[in-house]
Order: sequence, then C-alpha cells, then structure tokens
Amino acid sequence: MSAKQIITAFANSPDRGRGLARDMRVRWALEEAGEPYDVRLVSFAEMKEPAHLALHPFGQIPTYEEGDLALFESGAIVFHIAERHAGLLPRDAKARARAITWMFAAVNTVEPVIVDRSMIVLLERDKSWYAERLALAEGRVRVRLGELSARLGSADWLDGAFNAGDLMMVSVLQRLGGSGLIEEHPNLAAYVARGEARPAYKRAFAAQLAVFKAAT
Ligand code: GTB
Repeated sequence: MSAKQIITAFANSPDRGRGLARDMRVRWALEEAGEPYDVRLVSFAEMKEPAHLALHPFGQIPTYEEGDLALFESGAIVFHIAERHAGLLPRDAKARARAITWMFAAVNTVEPVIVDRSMIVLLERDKSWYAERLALAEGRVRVRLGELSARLGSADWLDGAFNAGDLMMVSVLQRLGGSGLIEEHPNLAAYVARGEARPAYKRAFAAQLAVFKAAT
C-alpha cells in the first residue's frame, strides 16, 4: 500500500483502554500486516458532524482512509487489509474462502449475541427485568460458545494457520471478558489468550492504551 493509512478511534474510549472498541481489530490487522498507520481521534460529538459522517454514515468509529478510498465497518476494513497480505488470508482459494467465512461468522453470528448481552449489562442493570433478560441473553451466548468450542476442539486456530478469521473471532470474544462465559470453555479461553499473545496484538493494544493514558 502506498498511500498513508488513517484510521479513526475514540478520543475517550468508554472501555478505558481495555481494547474493546472496534478500532482495536483494525489496529491489530495493520500490525499483523506490518503496515504503518496514523490515527485520528474523534470525540462523540465529532463523530456526528458532517466531516465524519462523510466517512461513516452511522457516525461511528472505526473508519479507514487510504488515499481517496474511505471505508467503514471493522470487518470490511480488516478484509481490505487482509486481502493484501498473505499472513492474514491464505493464498489457496478454498482456504481463503473459509477464512472469509469465519470473518463473517464472527461479526454476523457470534458478535450479535455478545453485543446484546453487553448492552443489557450496560443499559438495563437498574430495570426490573434485568436478571431475566440477562439470563436469556447469556443462554444465547452459551449456545454459540458451545458450538464454537466444539468446532475449535484442540486446534490452535479455526482453520489451519492464524488468519483474519481468527483475528475477528478473538476480537469478538474479548467483549465477554470478566463475564466468566469464555472460561466455561477452556479451549476458547486458550484461543483468546493465543490471539492476545501475538506480538502484533500486543503492539496494537499498547497503541490504543497509550491514547487512554494520554487522555487521563
Ligand atoms: N458494525 C460496526 C463495525 O464493526 O465497525 C460497529 C461500529 C461501532 O459500534 N462503533 C462504536 C461507536 O462508534 C465503537 S466500538 N459508537 C459510538 C456511536 O455509535 O455513537 C463499540 C464499543 C464501544 C464501547 C465498548 N466498551 O466500552 O467496552 C466496546 C465496544
């Protein structure tokens, strides 16, 4: 890639530097690819202003700019980066298609139930229905985790060598940190830890943590 790559991230991330906002997966992919990038930090107010809305129709982070190309949606951004780097998507056509399938599974099948649970914990704690809703949501998460755990089995990664499918899946699972749900499946806990142990992950994590530290 010749043009400078610029992503956006929270100026003040509500996750307090835990690396749970979706810029983290883009940073991780760029680090795996060995690509330098700049970060433009945006406030919640700036995200809803015309300049940012021109990049992201829903007024969110992350966005990605590379010359005159502007992208939004973390999955699409990671896919764009991965397409250009053998380390993130296999060259073999069938293995590549399977890796892309896992990327979609992460954002389309696993992430929704996890986000649903997070939103209940975040927004409905004081409601009369909280315990009941949380139990239902956690039941749905448990179903997906059980299925994922069964498929992963004793393998290190979901389909052969580490690829963008694992990057997305590990990123999605991390949002369950502190819930105890991942730990119900030791192979999934080890899978997430394996992702977090990658040098590229550590560099990305340190970069987003530095933003939080600088803001506090
Ligand atoms: N589908 C989009 C994608 O994958 O890129 C979703 C993007 C998205 O939800 N962005 C969030 C955002 O910009 C930040 S990551 N929100 C502001 C808004 O909508 O106005 C979601 C997120 C936020 C906070 C935590 N946290 O505190 O732990 C975790 C994840």
